[in-house]
Amino acid sequence: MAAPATSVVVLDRGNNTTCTVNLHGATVVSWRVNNQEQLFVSKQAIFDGKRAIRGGIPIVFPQFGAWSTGPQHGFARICRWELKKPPERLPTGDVEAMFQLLDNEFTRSMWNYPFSLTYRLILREKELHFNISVYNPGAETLSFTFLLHTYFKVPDVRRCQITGMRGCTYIDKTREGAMYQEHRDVVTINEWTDRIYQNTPLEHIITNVVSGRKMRMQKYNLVDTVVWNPWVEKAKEIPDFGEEEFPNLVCVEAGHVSSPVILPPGTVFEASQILQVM
Ligand code: TA6
Repeated sequence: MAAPATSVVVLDRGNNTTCTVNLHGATVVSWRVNNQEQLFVSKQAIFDGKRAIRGGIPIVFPQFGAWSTGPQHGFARICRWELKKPPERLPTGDVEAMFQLLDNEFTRSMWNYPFSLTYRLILREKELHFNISVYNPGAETLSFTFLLHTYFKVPDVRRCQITGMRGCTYIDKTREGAMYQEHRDVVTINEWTDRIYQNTPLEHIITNVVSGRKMRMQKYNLVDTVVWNPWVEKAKEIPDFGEEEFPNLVCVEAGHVSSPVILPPGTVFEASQILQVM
């Protein structure tokens, strides 16, 4: 079934600076700065309105990783979101839009709680701002994990360096989830990498992204950072991913995953991320 035409929302700031969001998962599927694409989307990605989009920025909620009552990484990335506020140019010249996901029969079949998840995006000249809020309108306390599964497009992942992990403990999913401490000033990737870095600082710099530039990631209330690249062998196991594509992406994912967010009735969880092309 082809996705309905209205699935895609474009924030256009002019000067070939745009952000494209697919209502399927409110997945940012493109961020172009002066006509330079910053995000990786697999050539094999499937846009059927059912499965998660392989690339861009899928939203992981209410469960990061394997889940006993639902799909890996939760349902937010496979639900159709509502466009709460169409793109609007702000007095600053920036463009803002808002997306929302409310509990429904599908979500309650896996996670029987009411919730309101709001996603506000602001497209600036060289920055993209993400403001997330989760409201608990119910009578029970919610417990969930949340993550922005960002796929950065890179010319060659082997030349990328990621700052800010030194001294952090991490869960290494390539070694049965064993815990280690990071001793390097910069993390580099030369093999299958799948790590959950815990209690990371507010900022990471990723070098050698598109056209050799740097990407700054700033995050608030997203205490962890996941770093992933499937490399050669794992790439072969992913049906909607091209075997030869692994050198051209690095996932650096801001999240609250190593411990759940506990959200009492009537309260709001707020988090944000700013991506900046340097
Ligand atoms: O965020 C890293 C990770 O959890 C890896 O373990 C890998 O599974 C990746 O996400 C992709 O997951 P997906 O469910 O999209 O295939």
